[in-house]
Amino acid sequence: MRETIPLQDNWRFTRTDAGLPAALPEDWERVELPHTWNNIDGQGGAETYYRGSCWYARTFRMPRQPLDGGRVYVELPAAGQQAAVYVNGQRAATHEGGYSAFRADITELCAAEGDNLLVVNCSNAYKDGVYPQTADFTFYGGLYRGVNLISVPEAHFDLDYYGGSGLKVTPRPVEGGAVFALESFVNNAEPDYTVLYSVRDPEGREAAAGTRPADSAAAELFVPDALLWSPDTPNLYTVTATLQRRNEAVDEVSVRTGVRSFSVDPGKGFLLNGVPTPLRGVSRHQDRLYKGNALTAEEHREDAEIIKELGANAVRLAHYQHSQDFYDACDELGLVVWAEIPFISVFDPEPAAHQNCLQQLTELIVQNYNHPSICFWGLANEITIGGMNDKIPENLRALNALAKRLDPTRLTTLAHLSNVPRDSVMHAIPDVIAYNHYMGWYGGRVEDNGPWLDEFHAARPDLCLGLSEYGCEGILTYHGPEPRCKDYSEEYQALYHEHMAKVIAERPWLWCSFVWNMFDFGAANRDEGGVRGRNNKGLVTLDRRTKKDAYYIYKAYWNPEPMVHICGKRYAQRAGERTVIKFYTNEPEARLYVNNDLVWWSKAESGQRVFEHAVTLCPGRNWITVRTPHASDSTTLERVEAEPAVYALPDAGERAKFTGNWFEKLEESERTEELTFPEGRWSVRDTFEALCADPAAFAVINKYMKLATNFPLTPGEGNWKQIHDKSPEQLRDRLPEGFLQVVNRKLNKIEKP
Ligand code: GCB
Repeated sequence: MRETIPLQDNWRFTRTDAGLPAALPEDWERVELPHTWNNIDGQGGAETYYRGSCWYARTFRMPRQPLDGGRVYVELPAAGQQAAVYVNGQRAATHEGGYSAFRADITELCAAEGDNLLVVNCSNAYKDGVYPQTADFTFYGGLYRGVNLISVPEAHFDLDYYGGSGLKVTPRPVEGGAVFALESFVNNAEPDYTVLYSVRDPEGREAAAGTRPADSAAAELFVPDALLWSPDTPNLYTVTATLQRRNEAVDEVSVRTGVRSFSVDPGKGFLLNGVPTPLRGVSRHQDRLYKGNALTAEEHREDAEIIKELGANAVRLAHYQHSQDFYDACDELGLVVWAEIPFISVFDPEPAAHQNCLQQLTELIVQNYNHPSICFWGLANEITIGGMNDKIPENLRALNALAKRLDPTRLTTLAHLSNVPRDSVMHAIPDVIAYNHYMGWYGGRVEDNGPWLDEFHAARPDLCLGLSEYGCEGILTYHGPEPRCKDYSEEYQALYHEHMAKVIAERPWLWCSFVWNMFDFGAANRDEGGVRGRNNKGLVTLDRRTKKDAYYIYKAYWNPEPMVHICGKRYAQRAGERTVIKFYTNEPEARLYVNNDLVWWSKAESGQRVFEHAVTLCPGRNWITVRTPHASDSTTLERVEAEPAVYALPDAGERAKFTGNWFEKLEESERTEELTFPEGRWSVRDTFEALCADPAAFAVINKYMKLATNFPLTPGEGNWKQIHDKSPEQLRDRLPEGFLQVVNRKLNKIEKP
């Protein structure tokens, strides 16, 4: 039978490009897997984060099968971002793409007796053609999902096809039960081998079983009265395929699956098992504070539980393939998944880049085919950020066709940049579409979201529309009575989400909505709100310790358990006699007390979740309590002369001027001012290449490109190939109004060297 041996401990590691060692390098650092070398510097703990080549080594004894010796595989569930695997000095495998599993048959490279040397060279250096190329998250390097040895007999379920399990299960509900279509792939079987399939129900009882010859192992089993899978009833069936010969079980694989049907309708939204079930959820990145992406199975599970506790029924696993532990947790807890590949932000027209996308999509689908939680394959995210061209739809069509060929049972989708037009040719490619919108943060007002969605829906009633991302930053230090866009306060984030939660609740035809993001995450290139290296749009902090106020608004909407949450507990010192108490509840009525005196009794209007009431504070400490029929919450606020200075982001005013809709705030004359091109001075007519070569001009263009596009200019990386020989003026269509005028004025002041 097969044996899987985790190789977790006794690794040696060097954060240098040391080269292939001939023997175990005793002087390298000792590490355990999962491991990343960017756990600190990838989250703002250092000026820059290390992106380069590193080496891991350890020894192992060759596992043997009792009779024939069998085959030995090494399995890497992920290696960030490019990897080469060596056994006893010989190359066994290479892999490009940091999020999917791969394996290599190393039988012939192993010595039967004594120690074997396993070496992995991992690199997270930028590489042309390997996705992601540029994106708003840290590209952690390392063996962050462990390494396994798998020992199998000569005849075994396949391990060579894109990291898959060798067993494909496709259940479909039918009258009286469900049909399980089963396919397994067996290598090296003799004619007298058979495959026995067994289906066990959620209680572990065998519900159906049947046998097929190993060389044509496709089968169908009928399971009477099968229980359906849904977020409320995540019933899982376990399917085991056993390779048998005479009275022996030679090899065995087990997977879990669920019976459900689903569809999306432009007017009705998402339907699960025939019931309209709007997907309301969050996005998730796979990292934690100072652990980077090297998470344990328990940490993945805990993340899924926090999402479930919120009351979400869906999760977008952005922007790449996540750990099997996480998909397993979604199967078990009942979270519908949008799974995707890191075809993001930068479109690279080179054939090699397209091949890399095809490979990553194949791996995503083959490795995750059996998870009932997954209903959608995401083909790309904001892929038109660098501008639209004919190649983009062509590549997306090929990806869509591949997804359909590998898995006709699921739907394909795309996450669009806000400015993708209603009549874009891209809308005809995937089954359903969705937009990332940041009105109320990067640009526009939060009130613009509802009308935008309604107008799109009215203009394109043929399209299934979803909201693939929306969100804004919230940092626990910042507070104030008048929250506004770009102040990074916990209060503005809550206000923004109050509005969005309502907009979404009122539009059940939106097939999906995903908050960006469930958790703060590492984004090494960022410097936002006084926090370097992070994206702070999480409803929960990167250390998973604190739920921001915005978390509770969704809990009030989505989790039916009675709750009440008083906001502003960190906004604990308040100036002035009067202050507004805000609380969220899903209960029909609430009583507000100040220092144990009832000051307000509110009854909810239908659908109301947000309540506000101004109260008078006594000098010093005040107990604020809210009681609802089944819940209560309480906090203490101090009335002070002046609110602490740390409540305000030092340069909030400056930021508000330049970010979000900063260009809208420019005077009309500033926006339309004629561009000038004085001799010997820089202007927006110079190429990015030339501007970036002069430190003074670079400082200007980099600052404003970052403000406008959210990405710094990184010569040589990302979309550099596409823009280096162009001028800002040539990219006019992709830049906000007023950008050229502001930047040109600054550049004109700098003399060319
Ligand atoms: C987006 C991207 C996501 C970013 C997010 C943001 O549209 O898809 O990767 O992290 O915006 O926070 O700016």
